[in-house]
Amino acid sequence: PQSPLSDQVGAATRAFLAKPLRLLIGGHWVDGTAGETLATSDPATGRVLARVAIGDAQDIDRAVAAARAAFEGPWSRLSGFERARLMRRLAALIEANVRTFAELEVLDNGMPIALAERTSGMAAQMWDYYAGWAERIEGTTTTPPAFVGEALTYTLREPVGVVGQIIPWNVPLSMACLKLPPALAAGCTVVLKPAEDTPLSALLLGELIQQAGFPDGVVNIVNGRGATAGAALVAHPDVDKISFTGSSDVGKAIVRAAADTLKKVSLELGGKSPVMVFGDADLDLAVPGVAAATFFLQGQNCMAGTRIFVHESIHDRLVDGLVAHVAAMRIGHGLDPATDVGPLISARQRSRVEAYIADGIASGATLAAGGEALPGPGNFVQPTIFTDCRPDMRIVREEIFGPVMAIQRFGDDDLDTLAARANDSIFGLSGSVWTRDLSTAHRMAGRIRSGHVSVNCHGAVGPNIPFGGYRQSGWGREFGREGLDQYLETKAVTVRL
Ligand code: TXE
Repeated sequence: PQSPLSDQVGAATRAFLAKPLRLLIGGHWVDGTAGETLATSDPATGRVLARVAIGDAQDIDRAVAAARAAFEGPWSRLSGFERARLMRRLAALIEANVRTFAELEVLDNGMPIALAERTSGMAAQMWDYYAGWAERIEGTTTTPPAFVGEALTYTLREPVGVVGQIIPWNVPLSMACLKLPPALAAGCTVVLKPAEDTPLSALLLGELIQQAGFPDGVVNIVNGRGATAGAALVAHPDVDKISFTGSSDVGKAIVRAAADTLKKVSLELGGKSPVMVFGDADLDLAVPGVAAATFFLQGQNCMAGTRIFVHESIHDRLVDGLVAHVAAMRIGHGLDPATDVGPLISARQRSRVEAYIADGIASGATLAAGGEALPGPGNFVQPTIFTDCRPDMRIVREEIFGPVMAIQRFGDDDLDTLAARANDSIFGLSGSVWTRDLSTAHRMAGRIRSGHVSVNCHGAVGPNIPFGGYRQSGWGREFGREGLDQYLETKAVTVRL
């Protein structure tokens, strides 16, 4: 079965979807032990794209054993320079296949094609960037206290070991390519578990990993359900670290489950990021910028800026601008280049978002735009704007992960009062400040309790920009040097001379 727009995808994408899609364990493509498969469908049409093999606890066992053998064997014998060479080769292969990756992302996830091409390009860049770090892992030297005698201490940076990486469906290839490169640069080996809703792009990545010449077992890819494959990976005694991106509830369950083995855990969870629009903001910039902050990826984005605070002097102009902006956004299939808004990932997600919209209306917010789900089969919801929101409303407090903006206004409050409102959230992932005043921009950026704050833009991330959460948005940082540190242990060696 193919999407109605399948004539718009290239031969490479069609050929990929026609192949058996299996698990990558120890360098071999294999079926799951139980022989189970899962259908994956196009969220814009509901049509089944392919069936993929899924794994259970036994397959996770096999994959962890393969990762352990690679960690102790061939992978440990390669220098950082050699790891970097493989990583750069893979970056080039991803670049050569960007169009195919982008088409698979659109079909499996629903995102607009231009965005899929951009994120696929950045996925390649991540491998290049961390290849550089693989060549630059180094320790320090110091002199120990006098009681040791004449001595020298140096530090070694060693890989954590076998890592389990569990990723969500919102930007599937980007997620795989923000987690794998720092782990491999550090010298770890990995079992990757993609999300049930988007199993495809990771499998193409697996093929290219093999083509690039990585030793067998360095990267193992086991599609499967969270409650079986995911939970087995988290509980596994021979996994040294879990890196997870996904919902806060599952993040908490992972922390509890990991306690038994005290494996290292890093988490990138939800957000409800504040967007502060001051009276002197450049509205030509702020209108499209604030719209993108909320509606990028249909709002299915952990850094989405969904709590808008706007100064009363420009409130109406901003709202009018946003309403006009969303009225011009085209809803459609992601393969159509004119599409601005694709479908949500699943019918379940659409129902969740519809329930939040109903809650917003019931709790007294004013619906300024959107508010409707389109009739099926696709999971489309209109970009939705609420004004007159209050801090106690669920649409203001909870992560919706859909195209829903909640606007509140402020007067001439001092920055501390305003910051208290911005920080009134269990989350702290992102945020943005829109103003022409440099002092306001920097003062506000300093006061927002989030891992990432943008000024006159929102959510500008990149391979070299550390990203992660304060409070319940997570543990640890990804990207940049700190992203590498997640996968390294420090060993101090003291030598008495
Ligand atoms: O996420 P889950 P869901 C938020 C967002 C969204 C909500 C639900 O608010 O509406 O979560 O999305 C695996 N042990 N985010 O249900 O379940 C699962 O198989 C181990 C924010 O899709 O967290 C998948 O691979 N793993 C977010 C991954 O966890 C388990 C991105 C994420 O799925 C598991 C996605 C378990 N017990 C959703 N249960 C972000 N921060 O970007 C599930 N998984």
